[in-house]
Order: sequence, then structure tokens, then C-alpha cells
Amino acid sequence: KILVIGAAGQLGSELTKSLAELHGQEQVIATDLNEQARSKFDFCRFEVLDVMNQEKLKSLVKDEKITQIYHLAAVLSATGEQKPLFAWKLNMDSLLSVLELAREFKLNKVYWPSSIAVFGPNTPKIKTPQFVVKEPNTVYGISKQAGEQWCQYYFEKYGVDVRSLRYPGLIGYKSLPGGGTTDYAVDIYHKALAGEKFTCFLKEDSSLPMMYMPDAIKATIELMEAPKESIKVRSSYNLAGMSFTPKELFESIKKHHPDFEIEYQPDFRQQIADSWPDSIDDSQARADWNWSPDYDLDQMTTDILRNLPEYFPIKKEKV
Ligand code: VAH
Repeated sequence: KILVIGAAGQLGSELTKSLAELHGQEQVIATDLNEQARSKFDFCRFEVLDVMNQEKLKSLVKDEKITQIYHLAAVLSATGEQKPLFAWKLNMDSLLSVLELAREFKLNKVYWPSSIAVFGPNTPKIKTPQFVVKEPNTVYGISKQAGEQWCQYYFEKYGVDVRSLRYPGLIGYKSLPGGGTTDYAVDIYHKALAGEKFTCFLKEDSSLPMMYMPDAIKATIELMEAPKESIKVRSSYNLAGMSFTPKELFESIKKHHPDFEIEYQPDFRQQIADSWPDSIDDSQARADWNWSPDYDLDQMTTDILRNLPEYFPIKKEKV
């Protein structure tokens, strides 16, 4: 059985469905902090779980004979800068309790997401390599860098088969933005469809590595289904989809909504974005488990504008 922690988050709300489709609904238990998340999971069992409640987590793993854990709960970059010590504690303590359970119960596999946030101001920004100086300067990035090293430690010392991907900014239409620095790229579509002007919290030429959610789901499933011996990186794999600036994203949407307008009002998140790469070299993932993305910016925009209204009925601005 597969336990998904943080199943109602941006990644979880899409990955959980794919896991249920791949393994069978009765094989997946979705968990999240809030009871109201239950309504999202009509396709598999749902349990309320605070990942910091180690006893509840342990009894779920034991009683349900869990064999895989997808640990997707974390405080993201922007929110993390507002509550540094809380973010560090939640991101690290939760990972360590999952890794300890994996060791103790000899789980088959564990998945834990990392991020391009592990790179910092001293990291080369163009085609950032798999192995390179990191020195992240956000709490979120520090927790992801430390977490990667713990994953590698538990693999090397205890043989725990934990696998990880350094996601770029993820963009999907099935959940609202959740405290990430890249979440302007989610919110912009909602504004375009609502006929509202978009205020962007990053400057127009801020290039960031990004990925459309279907590609992130595909990468995660392919990584987790790959034979163990093909996984050469046990910290976390670089993963690339596309890179674009807010201006390029705006232009891509404008092709569909000619009247769409944008203004740029950079805030504290600009410093976070400035510390991250512009583009990522993911040749190691391509070599080890045959990774390649399907979507580019215009294909993503077309797909989101077509599908978003089904998930978030458009509240047309009162004329
Ligand atoms: C964040 N969406 O902004 C996440 C992601 C690369 C960005 O890690 O915090």
C-alpha cells in the first residue's frame, strides 16, 4: 500500500490521482492536515494526518502495511521566509521521521521532493549542473539541501530506497497557488480567465526554471518505476521542463486573450527568485532513467486555459 503525505497540496492533489490510476485505488491512502481536503479524494481512502504526529504516522504505516511513502508535505519558499524556524522544523523533522519509519519497517520505496531552491546566489545560473556549489539562502532551500543529504545518508547507511527530484517551479490548474515564489505563474492564468489585470510580484525579466504539472507527474512516476540499479543519484536529480520570464508567460497568454494586462510590482519574493538559477541541466536524469519533458510554454498555456475553468468556474468581473 502507498501512503501519500500532504496529498492535498499542489503536487499531491495531482500525483495522488496518478498513483491511484497506476497502482489501483485500494492501494493508495491519501493523507493531509485538514479534514476539508477529504472532498478532493473521492477516488481513494483519505485520512487526516499531521505529519508531525509521529505516533499516528507510525500506526498508519504499521496497521495499513504501508510499503511506499510519498512525503509531499512541506513549507514552501515564500511562506518559509515568514516563519523560518517553523519551516525548518516541519520540513526536517517530518523527513527524518519518514526515513526512520522506512528503515524500521523496511519500506520498499520512499519519494521526497526537492527543488531548484537548493541552489543559491553562488551557483552558476545557466544550465545549472547536477553537481555544483549550492549554498541556498532561503530556509526552504536550506531544508531541501539538508534533506537531500539525509536521503543519500539513509540510502548508503541503511539501504533505504528513497528517491528525489529537484522540481522547477510547478504550474498546474487543479490547485490554487500555495506560498511558492513561482506561484505567480499559476495565479496569472486565473486572472487572465477572469478578465482582470495581473499584478506580478516578480520583475518582467526574471527567468526561472518551470515545469507543467503533467511533466512533473510523469517524471515522478518514471523515477519511482525505474529499476533500482539505474538510480545513480541518491541526493536528488536535477529536472528541467522550460525556463521563462513573467513577460514571456504574459505574451504566451496574450495570444489567447489580446486584452489581458499586466503590471510588475516586485516584492520580497524577487530576492528569492534572484538567488535561483535561470535554467537547469538535467542530462543526468535523461541518461539514468530516460527522462524528457513533453510540454513547452505555449502548449502549457493552451492546455491550462482550456482546462482551468472546469476546476475554478470563472467569476467574470462585474461589468
Ligand atoms: C516554491 N514552488 O516556490 C516552490 C518551488 C522552485 C520553486 O520549490 O517554493
